[in-house]
Amino acid sequence: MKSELITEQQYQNAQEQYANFGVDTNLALKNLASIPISIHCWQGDDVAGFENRNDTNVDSSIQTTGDYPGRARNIEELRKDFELALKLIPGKHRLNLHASYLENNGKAVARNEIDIKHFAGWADWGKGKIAGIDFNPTFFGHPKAIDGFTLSHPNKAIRQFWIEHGIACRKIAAAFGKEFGTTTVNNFWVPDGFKDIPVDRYSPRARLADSLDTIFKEEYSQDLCLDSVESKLFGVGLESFTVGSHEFYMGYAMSRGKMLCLDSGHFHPTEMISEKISALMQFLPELLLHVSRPVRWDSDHVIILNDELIEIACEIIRSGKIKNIHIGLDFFDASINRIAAWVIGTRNMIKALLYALLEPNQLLIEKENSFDYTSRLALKEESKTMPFNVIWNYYCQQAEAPVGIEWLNTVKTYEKEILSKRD
Ligand code: RNT
Ligand code: ZN
Repeated sequence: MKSELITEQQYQNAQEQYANFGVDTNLALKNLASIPISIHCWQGDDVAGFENRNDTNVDSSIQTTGDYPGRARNIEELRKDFELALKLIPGKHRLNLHASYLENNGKAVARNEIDIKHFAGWADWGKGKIAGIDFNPTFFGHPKAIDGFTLSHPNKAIRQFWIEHGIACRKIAAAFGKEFGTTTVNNFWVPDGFKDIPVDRYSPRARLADSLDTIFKEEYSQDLCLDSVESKLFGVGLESFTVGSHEFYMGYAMSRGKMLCLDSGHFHPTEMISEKISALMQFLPELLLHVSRPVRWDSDHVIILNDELIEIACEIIRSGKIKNIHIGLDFFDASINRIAAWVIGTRNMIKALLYALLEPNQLLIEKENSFDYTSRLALKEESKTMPFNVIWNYYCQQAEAPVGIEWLNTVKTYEKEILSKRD
């Protein structure tokens, strides 16, 4: 499949059409290039990680579905796959790592004993390829999470184990921050909850707050490590009660000066995170987004360019606080080519941001403020059929990334030559 390159003339024609609506396309492209997306490592290997543990008695709070061939089986393969994805995505981006992606010459390390040295390989590999690394402690897929509780576990020793994991992860995050000269976002998500209706909701929440307070006791410079906390509505097998609910973490983040993480799959089906950004940014200095696509539940489908993705991007841009809103991706689909999943999802996130940057914002606000909702609707609809495709393709071309559908050829060749040979 081939896509045509954009000529300067085509770009200028499109530029004029946007200028008629008061939009400067050159400025939009310049701004777009400065927005890094935190691309999650876990799309490449179905959230398996490389801990080399052989215990089977683990919780299943994170689930991927699908059995598409070619999953990365080790760090080298994951890095190669990720490098290919990066080449097919315009702009400079970040890698989002989970603690379970450590490197220790094939030997298992207890999660409360992980150290900077287990991640030195990632830092070396990342130099020059990525803008920085973000991090996540891994509180799932482990025998000590089997009861459905980690940081809020009723047993003090188990809580302590996970507290030590959290502390170790902050140290690693800060080291990455130092290495790359950009803050590492360190995101805390715990699966903790009950399958059936509990009688004590208060104590687990008190224990979670207390454990987090212990983890966050040490101060790190915000230039090195920024901690965030991520809520959830429910998990499979933990349907009735989630300790770290939205209210819990909203209160926690605001009272402790932490960052809040909103995952698009972690709310009721009609509740949209795009709507929450402007409310939270009144009170929180920073926000982390996990952009994902829930289909009927928190299914983590690859993000498509749908209304909600565009609204999320528009709300980020309209807020004027892009520097304080960190955009992370959190989808994992094992039923399609995993590199293609990265490329489709990340390109869509960037496309949505471009769409937002090309929105005739000034004009729309004027109409809204003068109660001219007819013009607001007419203009919004008109902007949907502007020559967006020309600007997007031009951006890819300038960034030396494939234009249009060209990237798919590269992925298909790689699949044939490399992925299909993995068992
Ligand atoms: C789980 C959360 C969490 C994870 C990653 C792997 O529901 O969304 O962010 O997806 O940490
Ligand atoms: Zn998430």
